[in-house]
Amino acid sequence: MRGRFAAACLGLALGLAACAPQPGRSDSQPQEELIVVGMSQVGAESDWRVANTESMLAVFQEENGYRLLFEDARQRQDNQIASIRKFIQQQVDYIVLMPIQETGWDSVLQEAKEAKIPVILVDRTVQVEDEELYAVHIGSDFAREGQLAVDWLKEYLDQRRQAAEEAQPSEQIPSEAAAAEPQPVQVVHLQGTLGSTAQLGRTAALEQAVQEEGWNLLAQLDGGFTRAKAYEEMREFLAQSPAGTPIDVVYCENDNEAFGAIQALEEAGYRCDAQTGVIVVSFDATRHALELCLEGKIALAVECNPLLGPLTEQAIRQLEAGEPLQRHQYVEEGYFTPQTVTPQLIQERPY
Ligand code: GYE
Repeated sequence: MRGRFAAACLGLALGLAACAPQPGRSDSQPQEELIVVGMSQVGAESDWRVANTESMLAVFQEENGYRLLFEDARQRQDNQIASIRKFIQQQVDYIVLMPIQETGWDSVLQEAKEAKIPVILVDRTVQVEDEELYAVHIGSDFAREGQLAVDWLKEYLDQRRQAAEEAQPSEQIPSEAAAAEPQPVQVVHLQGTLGSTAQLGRTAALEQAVQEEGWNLLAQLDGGFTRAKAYEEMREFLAQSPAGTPIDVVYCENDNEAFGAIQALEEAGYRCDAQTGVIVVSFDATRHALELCLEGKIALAVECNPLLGPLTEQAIRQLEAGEPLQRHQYVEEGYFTPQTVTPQLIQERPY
């Protein structure tokens, strides 16, 4: 017995009202038995993030034996650090952290370690000198997601080029055809929150492909993982570019960026269409992105699974039982194209 809830209440008395008796609450679970989890979420920037929060809230319920102290960092690392310090003061049993960026965590995680509070990283990871500063990381393999996207893209661009060549009028004089140099693939890149694991992994794969394939990176824009920022950045880029600038690919590091980019492209007269227009690549594969994929406006939706609540809870159960944990746990993910997505799949999509 760690005096869990009682101890947390003491700290909470300083600021939060979470321990106040709740009228009508079922008392099936004695309060002292509840495991107290302090959770610092990045924010609510995207459909993915909202689904991730919902997955956590659904699992960390009193009826499952938990008292959850949830804090939204509103996209700021300093807010996350302040929350962690507060959780330490409140003597929570576990800290769950979705780190906004990879660096800058050593001191605060050291403080948690000294307080003997295990830290569970969810979604993104951190770069720290001592891996022992966190118990486990549960999330996606973002480098793999990026690799999956560029491998698909290379193959798709080849096929599209071949199809275009075959569609050339046969009366074209051979010497003319030979003289026409193939144009490099023109790419616009919308990045996610700079320094976050999701951005780093997805960007690395594209940058390598740009180098290896000789693609032309027209622009690298900071879309901040939000629709609004991506729309603004894309609109500004298009406004500054000569009219009719050819764009083959727009590589968006999440769905919400793709929604904003598509809007800006369409307003500027571009057609987002995998077969004959701009090839839009996106990550997450949330429901609305799959709808746009079915319409052909998103050519590739790489899946990123936000439903990490159950795995996080399982890790806590293992830690409670003193079982060893694998330090990095990655979830299975696939991808969708207009050929593979169906109305039924969209309907059944939980996020
Ligand atoms: O792809 C994006 C979000 O880190 C996996 O963050 C997460 C990313 C996700 O806001 O939509």
